[in-house]
Amino acid sequence: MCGIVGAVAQRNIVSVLIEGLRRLEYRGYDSCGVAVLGENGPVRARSVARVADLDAQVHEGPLKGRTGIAHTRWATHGAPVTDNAHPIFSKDTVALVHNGIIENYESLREMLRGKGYRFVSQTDTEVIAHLIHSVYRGDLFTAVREAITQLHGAYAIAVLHKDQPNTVVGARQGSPLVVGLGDGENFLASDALALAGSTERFIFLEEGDVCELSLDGVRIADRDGNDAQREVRQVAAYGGAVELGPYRHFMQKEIFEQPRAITDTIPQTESFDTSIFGEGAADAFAQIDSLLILACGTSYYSGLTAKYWLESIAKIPTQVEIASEYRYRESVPNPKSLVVVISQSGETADTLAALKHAQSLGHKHTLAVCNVGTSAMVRQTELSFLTHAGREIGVASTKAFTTQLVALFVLAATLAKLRGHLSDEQESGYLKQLRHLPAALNSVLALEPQIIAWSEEFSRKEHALFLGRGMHYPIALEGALKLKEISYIHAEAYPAGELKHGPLALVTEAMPVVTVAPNDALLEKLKSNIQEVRARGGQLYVFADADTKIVNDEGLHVIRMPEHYGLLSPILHVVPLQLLAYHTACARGTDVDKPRNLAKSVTVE
Ligand code: HGA
Repeated sequence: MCGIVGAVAQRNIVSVLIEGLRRLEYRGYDSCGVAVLGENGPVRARSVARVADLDAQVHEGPLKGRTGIAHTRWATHGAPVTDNAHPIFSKDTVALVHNGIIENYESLREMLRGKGYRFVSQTDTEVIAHLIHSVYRGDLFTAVREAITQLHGAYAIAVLHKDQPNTVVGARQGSPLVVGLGDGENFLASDALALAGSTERFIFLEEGDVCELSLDGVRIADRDGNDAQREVRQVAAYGGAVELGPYRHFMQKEIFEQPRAITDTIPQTESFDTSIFGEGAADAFAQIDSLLILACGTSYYSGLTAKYWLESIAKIPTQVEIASEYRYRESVPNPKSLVVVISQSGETADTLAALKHAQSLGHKHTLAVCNVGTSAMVRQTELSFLTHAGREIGVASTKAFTTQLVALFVLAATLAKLRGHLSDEQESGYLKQLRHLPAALNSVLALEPQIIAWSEEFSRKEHALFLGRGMHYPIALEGALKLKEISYIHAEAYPAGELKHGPLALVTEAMPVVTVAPNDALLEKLKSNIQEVRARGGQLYVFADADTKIVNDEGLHVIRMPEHYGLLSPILHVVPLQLLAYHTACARGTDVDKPRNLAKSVTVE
């Protein structure tokens, strides 16, 4: 999603800004731009193509400057055309980049039109630039602080002004922004990752903060306008670009990285110890009587899978809710419920807002399952479990999902133990199974050639149905989501028992039905559902565990999974669905790592 980079230095900073945008490219964007302070005010270059195109433009230009801001845009208001690309200018005096949504932009636009401002873009962002211009009285920092009091919504901004060389002002409310500290130069970005190579010292701005970067320092004011001292953190882990290696796409690489990611995520403890979740987890877990899981997209499906584990192993009532729904509905808070938020980036706007909403309702105990240790979500929660998936570049999540599942299984087992529902034998059994998981995954990945053969067939379809039962129902949901996201084939998932209550009407030869068939207690029921599809001429594609006795037949295509994996089976069964979506998308020639209209790190509502 949108990325911001800003810099103040005594050297030409255009290459720093462009490199920063390059590092943020994986989040997805539809246009990009850069502005620097020239002798007569800000000058900019913008592109509706890739950052590489912007780079070529600034070299041809050439664009040079020591104070600058840059942006990758994922449009929310106004089409992805050059006029809407950031940096947005006001009267060739103020230049601004923005991440987020200004909800009251219409009334602000009317007010500013009344003052003579002319709007040249369809963005909500343009009101911020004009607003800052309208209140500027010689000090940009003060003007930004004054202007933001009129904004409703979410934003991270970086601004420069014609009359203030060596100054970039930033502000955040609901969208991430970090300051990078250099020697005689300072930076701003929506993610520390953007500044790898420039600095390893960062300040993670807090909600409501406004900062001013100059050559020799950074000044920060909190939401009340008081000078704020923020902790400087050393973040070295961001170095090095991620290489594609022998893979065609990052998504494929990330699918194949899952055994390693899971190995790194499994706790190195000999037991399911509360300390895995941080200091204070023992106390917090002892006080809770239920769980409320809040998440979006793929993370929501990991939460849905976890519900089956939490209720069956730990016997603890668990509710899973889509974050964007929870944050806006009236709910009945239970302060004894542990709120679990799940997000790869830890910056997902809806999940972060849902967490804060839960806290405002009196929820005391909170836990983040996240892949980024420095993220807003980890900082906002009492407890956390960090997955070690490593950087995920593909917009369609894969290794982040399976490592979240590992984290949530560990949570279920830890709570089961604490609540007296886990025998020593079960505990060592689960630990052993977790440790064997990477090897089991390798055998599933070896199925790739068989899945490629199926994907040819799938690539010619426009619809698909996914079926699963019990804890594999969320896996069917995830499989359908993957296929939609990257191949643009319409896919729906149902609990197999629901088939006859509606979706069976859709089944024809043209509608492939993908079925997840683990060898568990629901197998016989699932076999009946399979027959229901066959009886209607449907084409079934079944991922069946060994010993299920489901074999290839007319209208029935089977890929045999290497082994049944008990409670952890969802982690194995999702992998062939990822591969099926991936190879189907390749066969259709889509932009797999950057599917149309989608973005990574969804930092707007
Ligand atoms: N609302 C602004 C910025 C969008 C954004 O933050 N995307 O991630 C626009 O549409 O330009």
